[in-house]
Amino acid sequence: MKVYKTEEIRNIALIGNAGSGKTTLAEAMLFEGGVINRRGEVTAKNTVSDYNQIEQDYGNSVFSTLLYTEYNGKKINILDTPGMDDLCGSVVQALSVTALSLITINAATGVEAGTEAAGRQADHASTPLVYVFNQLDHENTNFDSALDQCKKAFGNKVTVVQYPVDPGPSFSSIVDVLKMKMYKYPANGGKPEILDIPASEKDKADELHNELVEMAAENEEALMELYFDKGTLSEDEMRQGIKIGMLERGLFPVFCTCAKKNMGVGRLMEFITNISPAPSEKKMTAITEGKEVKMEASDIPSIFVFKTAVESHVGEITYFKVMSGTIKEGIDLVNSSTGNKERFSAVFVSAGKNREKVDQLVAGDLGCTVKLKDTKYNQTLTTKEAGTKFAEITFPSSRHTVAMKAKNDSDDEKIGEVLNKIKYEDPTYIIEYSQELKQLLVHGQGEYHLNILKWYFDHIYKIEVDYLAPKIPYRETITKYAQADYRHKKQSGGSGQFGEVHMIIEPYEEGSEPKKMFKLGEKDQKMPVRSVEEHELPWGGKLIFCNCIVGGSIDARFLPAIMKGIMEKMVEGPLTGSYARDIRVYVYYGKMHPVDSNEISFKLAGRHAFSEAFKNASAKILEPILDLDVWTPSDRMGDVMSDLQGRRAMIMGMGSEKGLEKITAKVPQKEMNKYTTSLSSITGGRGVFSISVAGYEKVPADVQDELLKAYEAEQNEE
Ligand SMILES: Nc1nc2c(ncn2[C@@H]2O[C@H](COP(=O)(O)OP(=O)(O)OP(=O)(O)O)[C@@H](O)[C@H]2O)c(=O)[nH]1
Ligand SMILES: [Mg+2]
Repeated sequence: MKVYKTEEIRNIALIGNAGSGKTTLAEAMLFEGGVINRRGEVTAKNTVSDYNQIEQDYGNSVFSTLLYTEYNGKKINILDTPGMDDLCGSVVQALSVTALSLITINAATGVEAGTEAAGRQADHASTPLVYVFNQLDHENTNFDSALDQCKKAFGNKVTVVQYPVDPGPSFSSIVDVLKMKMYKYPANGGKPEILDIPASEKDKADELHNELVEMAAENEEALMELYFDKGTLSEDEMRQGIKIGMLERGLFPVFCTCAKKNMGVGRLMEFITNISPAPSEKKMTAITEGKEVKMEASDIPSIFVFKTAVESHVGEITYFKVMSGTIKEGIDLVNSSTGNKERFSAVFVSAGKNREKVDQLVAGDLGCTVKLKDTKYNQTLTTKEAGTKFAEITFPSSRHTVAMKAKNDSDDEKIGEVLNKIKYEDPTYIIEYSQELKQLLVHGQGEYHLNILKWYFDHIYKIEVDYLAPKIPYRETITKYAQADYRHKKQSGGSGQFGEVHMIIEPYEEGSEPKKMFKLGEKDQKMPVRSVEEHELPWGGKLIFCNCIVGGSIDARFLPAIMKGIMEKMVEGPLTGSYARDIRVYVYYGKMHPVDSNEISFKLAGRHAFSEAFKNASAKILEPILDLDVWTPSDRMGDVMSDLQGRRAMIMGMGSEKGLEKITAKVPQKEMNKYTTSLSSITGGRGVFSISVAGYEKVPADVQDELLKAYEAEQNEE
């Protein structure tokens, strides 16, 4: 293969709703570029892009697949992404290394939830966009309505470059108002005839041409002046204006295709090679450490790994973007994160599972290699001296959690190994073993995402696993003060044990000061606080230990033992065995025995006294609360709100953002199980949400009763 220079490379991402035709379009692009000589079909499970077994089983893309094609002396690298919202991590990955996104829209269904999501992701990544109206051969195709929806959703920057003359089953012709030509395709697609625009389309084409000229002129002053002088722009001037407009995200061109029959695809590729930015025209990814580099073939070599995959027979495949310099077979680079040396035994361009060895790849190009020792996604390889590190891709945080368990206990260890592999292929799986809950938690994007994981266990690794609801990490605390004392005394044969501790415990609130006095019955009990220890608890919250011993009733050397005893009880609250938090303890009196007192005695006395006091201090269960942001189309607002009320949510605020209604709320974690699925069904997939941990709050009385009963039943079972 020819060595493509940086300016001859175009990196694009195909994004958009599931089923809109990204994979089919990619297939047609590869065919047009002569990379394949027969077009496969998604339904026939023989496309270049959807080559993984799971993609063929599911009938849709699951990973973003790197492909390349060649056109007009340029190389187009394509990342074909999955449209399912749960797989949005792959889209983030693709957007991080490309300079243009094509959002495919199924012209028969118009703007869908996934189209909006793709638009938001492209916005977030600030990537130039082309809207590709596909499936124009569908019976139900309504281009005008789909275009209207697109303008409504994405604004009037959406500008027609092409429109279909005869959308529907007999679709064959596209008017291009940049070229001012009509492309007429044979019934089964292929090479078009390029014709003058027929009289019947002239007025419409002229009007749209003028709109395009205006939009093209708008983005640069010099062009604007030319336009005012001449009243129009030449094709080249328009191209220049469109390019600037696209780069500044002031213009989103509309193109037309029937990917399945390969109509409109060649012309789209021509546009991409002419107008889409070269890799060096995109703002360089931020460098967080080490030497600055330039996206030039002559600079020192550096690559950014955006994806790692594992394939049977091949092993680990490392997908990268050449950020600077030239990467050749045999080159040695150093992983800037680990300091380890890596040798490139080969350099490949990738078209799905077909990899072709090449001599070299220059700055801006995308490719892959195999057999690296331990380099993972988000890492940079460069020279030791440069030590450059590129900013990592920030993957979406998880929205759905399950607990995973092997059907056979003997498989537990294997599960860990498999998960470790899979999380490198899909960074949006977060694996965590919770010591507290004694559960292996898998966090992902939604039920669909976790079903994919299960598919791997079933089909590839042949390990039977179950998903269980994750347990909720409850906490316990107290709501009023209580006193208790305990004498530990043991006389057995030789040396005995003796320790007596008196304490008061009270609820602790952040920033509050220790009290000086408590009422115990009729009596005022003074608290001469001599020292205060503040313990940040590993499970959140605090334990405050106040030493109020006067007159040496307990030796200072026994206080740490008392504290230890208390801590043993904090680990296992008396109500449900959950961790306790936010308690202040005053140890104010006790007794010692000149011979029998020792640390063990005081530890036990401290523990029992604390346990006793806890029981009398109106203990309450606390539950984790999440901060929730939900964005919903306004017509579903009522349903989303009433669903939230059913989840004991506290609504904190409402507003509008990006054409959606935003609700901010606090919701108990317990009630958020499978929220992805519910929100999606309420909003037809258009709702979006994010969650983060807010803190802990007391559960309502009925929930506390329920939990106590459940705990009791669990104890009886054991
Ligand atoms: N009639 C018609 N069908 C099409 C066209 N493009 C794609 N399809 C069909 O639409 C279905 C979905 O196409 P894909 O290419 O898999 O869509 P995708 O966008 O890659 O979908 P995901 O991978 O799930 O995101 C397949 O059955 C295609 O054959 C088209 O232009 N016309
Ligand atoms: Mg696909």
